[in-house]
Amino acid sequence: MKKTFQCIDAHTCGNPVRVVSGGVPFLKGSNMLEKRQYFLENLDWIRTGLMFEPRGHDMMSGSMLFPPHNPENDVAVLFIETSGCLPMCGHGTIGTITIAIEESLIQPKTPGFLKMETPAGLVLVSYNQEGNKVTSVKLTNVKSFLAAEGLEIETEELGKLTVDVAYGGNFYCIVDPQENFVGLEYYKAEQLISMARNLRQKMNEKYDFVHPEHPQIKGLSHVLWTGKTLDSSSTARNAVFYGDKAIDRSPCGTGTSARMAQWFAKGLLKPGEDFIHESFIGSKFTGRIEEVTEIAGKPAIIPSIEGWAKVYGYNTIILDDDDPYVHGFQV
Ligand code: PYC
Repeated sequence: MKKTFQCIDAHTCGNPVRVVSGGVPFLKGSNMLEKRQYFLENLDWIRTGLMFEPRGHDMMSGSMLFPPHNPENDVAVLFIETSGCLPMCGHGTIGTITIAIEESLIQPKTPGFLKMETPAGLVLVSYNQEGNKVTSVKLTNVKSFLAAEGLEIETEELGKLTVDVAYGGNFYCIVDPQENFVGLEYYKAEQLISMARNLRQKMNEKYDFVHPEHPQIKGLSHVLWTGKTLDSSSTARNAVFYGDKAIDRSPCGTGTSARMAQWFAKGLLKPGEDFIHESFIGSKFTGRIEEVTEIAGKPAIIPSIEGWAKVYGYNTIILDDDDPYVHGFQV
């Protein structure tokens, strides 16, 4: 069997986004959470074939577009990543919308504004355009909240750590500088990756994290290391670990949302204030608390994230059964 996928490649502030624009499979389900589950159970080879080596790499991430389930909305999105299918992806949204508008993959009901269904819930998107170029995309994310504070965990490389866990579309273990972790700027990417992989495993063995409204969304998937900013005008910097070997090159949209929820809960960020978040490579998103709300009777925020993406290529990818690595591999 040979399947051909038309893809359009972009990067959001340095992190890849591959939108599958042709060859998208039919998915059963009446919402994106159900469609995500169907895809993972029946068609995951498409994700691994398009995301893993030799057609992708450790940071590869992408999406597929579907018609919305609610006719009031503009589009529904499945995020595909090396790690699986994330409920929500911020850099993925910015890249997907940039590609979709520049390449006319979607026609928004109201130009400059879109309602996007994701497995994590409805995300509102606005974008700016100069001619055919999308110059910035702002997403108003799902409810984000501090799930747990001051959790203690023993790690192999760093010893005892005290961490917070926050949700911004995925669950994040946030590690702020402390006695046994002096700040992300003191470590190489390889060190942050291997320390994060072990920390995530230990955290998931010791604690349970389940979304209070969507129990299908569970488990800690990302680790967010923090440290000093490169640019003194930024608010904060992070290095987000995802998948098995990736540090996000963008400031990470769901990670920025989780971190704003953590800062809000600790009284460090107020609604309407800019939160300029720097990535590991120094690229920036602007975050803001748009609304204070609650989830399961606890405080939560509705954060927004703004950033940019650049389209850089068209990619016709063939997955052919005669290729021993048709479904990709990881080393
Ligand atoms: O931007 O939300 C994000 C994201 C998740 C994983 C990589 N980037």
